[in-house]
Amino acid sequence: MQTNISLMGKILVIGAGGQLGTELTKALADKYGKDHIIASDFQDAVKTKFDYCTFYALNVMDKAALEFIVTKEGVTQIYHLAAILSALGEKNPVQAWDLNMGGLLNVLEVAREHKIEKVFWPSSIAVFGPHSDKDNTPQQAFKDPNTVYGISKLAGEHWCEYYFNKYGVDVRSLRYPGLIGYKSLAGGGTTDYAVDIYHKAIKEEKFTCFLTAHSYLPMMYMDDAIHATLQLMEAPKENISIRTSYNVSGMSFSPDEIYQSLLSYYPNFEIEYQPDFRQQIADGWPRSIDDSNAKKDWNWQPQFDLKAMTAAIVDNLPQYFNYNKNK
Ligand code: AKB
Repeated sequence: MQTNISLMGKILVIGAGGQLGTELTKALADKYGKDHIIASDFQDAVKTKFDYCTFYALNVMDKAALEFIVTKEGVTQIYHLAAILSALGEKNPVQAWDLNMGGLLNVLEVAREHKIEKVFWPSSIAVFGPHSDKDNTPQQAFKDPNTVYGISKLAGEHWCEYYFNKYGVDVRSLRYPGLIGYKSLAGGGTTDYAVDIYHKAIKEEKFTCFLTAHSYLPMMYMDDAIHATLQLMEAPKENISIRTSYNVSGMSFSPDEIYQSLLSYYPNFEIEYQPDFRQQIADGWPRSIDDSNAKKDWNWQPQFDLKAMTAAIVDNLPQYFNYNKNK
């Protein structure tokens, strides 16, 4: 349903071609009208995904290019999604830090200078680390991130809070768990196995998992992630009590549990476990998340558990990717 956007201007999505951006940009266009949405990504090739709205090739490290789009298009909200995720970040730590921090600071500065009404920036469960509480991890739990991605997200959360307190920039954020959807592949994360496993099961190929069978992690179905993001951004300003980033929870499961959920659809599906460097990252993260602040402040309530998510993905993915389910 299209609602009346509360602004006369436009929403710029940075990193629109990624796993989250692909679906969030479409959801924003459906909600606010495609003429209000501008998609951007550093990869010009992804523009084919955005035939329904304006698209710019944009490297967020180029502040002048960002300002050009903001001024030319009359942008009043920015969703800044571009980042290097946990696993890829460990292969290129300095590059990950430069992009994750430099990109955010460019967005926050442009938001301050151009009086952008609202900014969305994703944080992650990666802000927690080996000495954080593992179960029902509280909003304010001790944090000792041990990946460059997690360090950049924790620093970024404090930059967001700083820009709100010091300059009044209305920047809002969620600590996403692993996001799982069927409309695009994940890339560079530690939770990506939970996307890849569906493709293998549906193609009836054996899956090699890079985590151990019982590595329990917080996850969220993409529909819930989109819903949480829109709800947070629509919430009245006075309800937002957390200006670093909100814990949000969907479900938690292990590789063995998602495998079992797929066996009822694909009884011959096989899995083997070959843990690699990503196991250590997963071991440092929470098993489950306490999101009571999000529930209290803006009525957050997830809709999908593992069973419902598997049913939705098995139903939609084969057609979406043109796989033949009964080959
Ligand atoms: C990753 O695995 O790096 C991301 C995340 C949890 O932020 N999916």
